[in-house]
Amino acid sequence: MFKYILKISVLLISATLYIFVINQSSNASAATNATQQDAINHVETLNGKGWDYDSEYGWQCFDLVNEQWDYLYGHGLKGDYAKDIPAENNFIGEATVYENTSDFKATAGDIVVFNENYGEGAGHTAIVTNGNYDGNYLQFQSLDQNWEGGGANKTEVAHKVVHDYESEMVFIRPHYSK
Ligand SMILES: [Ca+2]
Repeated sequence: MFKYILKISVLLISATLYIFVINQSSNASAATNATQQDAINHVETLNGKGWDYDSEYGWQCFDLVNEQWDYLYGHGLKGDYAKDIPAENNFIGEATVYENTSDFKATAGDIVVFNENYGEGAGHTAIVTNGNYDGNYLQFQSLDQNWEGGGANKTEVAHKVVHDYESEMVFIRPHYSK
């Protein structure tokens, strides 16, 4: 009898561990529980304040995007510079990365990444708040930090900026909850 109890206990512990491991691995690349509207609402809570996600270099553009990503997924994005975001992260299960092709249309909540021609070589990143600001998909509006260089000295809070679509831009769209 004792043998059976021992066997059953071992089986139960194994099953529990197995489920734990499966949950952990799926959490690593799970879609967000937030809907797109939740994400949009959260972006608005970031507006008008300064954000220093990594407690370094003041209110950088990357800090703002990491606040949003952490809200969605419980972790920040990797990369030393904003321009590195598309290459340094594994978005499988979390988001889809789009090149800015001629027919691409950004939507609110997308993360936009600017290349090394911006930010004195570091690139730039922001959160799209309106993918069609001008009505012809030539301009989008986003929530930005440090667009004007006031990040390091904490003089430029998150604020909305209208940008032209540039061919080298990359857009990252979270997989939202329905
Ligand atoms: Ca910072």
